[in-house]
Amino acid sequence: MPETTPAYKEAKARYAALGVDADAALARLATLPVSLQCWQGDDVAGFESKDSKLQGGGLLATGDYPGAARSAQQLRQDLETALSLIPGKHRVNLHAIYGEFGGAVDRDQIELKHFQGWIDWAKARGLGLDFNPTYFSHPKAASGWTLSHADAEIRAFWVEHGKRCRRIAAAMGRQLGTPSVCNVWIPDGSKDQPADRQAPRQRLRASLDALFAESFPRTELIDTCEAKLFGLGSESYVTGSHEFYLGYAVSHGMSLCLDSGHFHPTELISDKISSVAEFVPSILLQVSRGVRWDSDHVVILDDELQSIARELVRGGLLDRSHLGLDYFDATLNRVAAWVIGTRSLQKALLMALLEPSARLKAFENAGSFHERLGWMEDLKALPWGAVWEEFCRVQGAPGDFEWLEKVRAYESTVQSKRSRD
Ligand code: RNT
Repeated sequence: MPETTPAYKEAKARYAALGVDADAALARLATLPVSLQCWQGDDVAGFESKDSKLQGGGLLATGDYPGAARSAQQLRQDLETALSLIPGKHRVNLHAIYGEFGGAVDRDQIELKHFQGWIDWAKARGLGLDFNPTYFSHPKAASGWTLSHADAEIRAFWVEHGKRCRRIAAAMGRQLGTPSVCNVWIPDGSKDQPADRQAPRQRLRASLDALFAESFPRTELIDTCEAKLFGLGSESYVTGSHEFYLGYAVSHGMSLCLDSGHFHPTELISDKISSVAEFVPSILLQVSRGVRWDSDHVVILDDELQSIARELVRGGLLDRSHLGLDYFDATLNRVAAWVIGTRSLQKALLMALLEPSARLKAFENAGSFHERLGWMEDLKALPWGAVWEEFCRVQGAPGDFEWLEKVRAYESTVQSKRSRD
């Protein structure tokens, strides 16, 4: 490994002058895994059947860039490539439609054996796995209703799916020695004004009670649920709203998922973190980027990403947070999409870890708001980029720009050779 660069030495001295230990920030960043959403690799298609296409659920991966993974083997190869271009140790987040089924297996029939290949793969590479029941792309979800469906049989089908997913996730956690975060998101909602907003929520509550009845140690499984304000086809009403799941999580001592694309565009999850953290054991951050709506664009180092990271660091919440990504863009190289989003999140975390937050809070407590604001502005020009390059170097990952060359090579030798169907 080459020697520490003069740029890092200089940056370290600049931070030290402000009372910030850059080496400590790097060491902390190395302990923060990000869960890469497997569904970015194949446009949320999954492996249930050869022609499985996204149907309903309000999820839409737009674009037709060549090279999407079309098998578990290809998806794993793509993930391995992405992970080799991202500094640090990470996790992979699977949906239930990504099992290796070897034939038609309905959602209420899935078992651990369908995911053992993923677990063995993760174990060999020291990765953690997270999991999600899949409540979309299925005939029994085509109406747009699942756990809150008016038909008890359909609800029972989806409850069974959720129960099986929790068992599979707990086994993943047990086998890998790191708890699996199992996140429940359902698309249920109504395009137009409902006549009854209450009954679906009462049904959802009962379904969740049944789904979560079996208990597992938190060392194996961490349950979360994810709210949404609206979706395609559920513009007027979503059963699982923020208030609903916040209430459910708080009353059950459960963890909560906050997706940065799931609120009104002017409503930011960075302002919700410190509130919900008072009442739930941990928070799953599904970091996404909505553009005008919940469009699931690739995460970039924008203001909100930096605010989210700062909230976690300033609030001492990193140990109670699960960092994950959620986007799916089919207009660009899908390996690059993972790399861009993960590295951006890591950069945001690094910037937050390099912040002299005690100093800022002291200005605030002393009522010296011009100093608080002045420092916040001046901090923006500090050489955090040199610290980031040091992180990549120490972790044996390519630096900025360099990783793109590796994506280009992988695309020409592997992805471009794949058939498009
Ligand atoms: C949808 C939710 C959900 C999905 C994934 C595929 O709005 O964000 O988490 O994106 O489960």
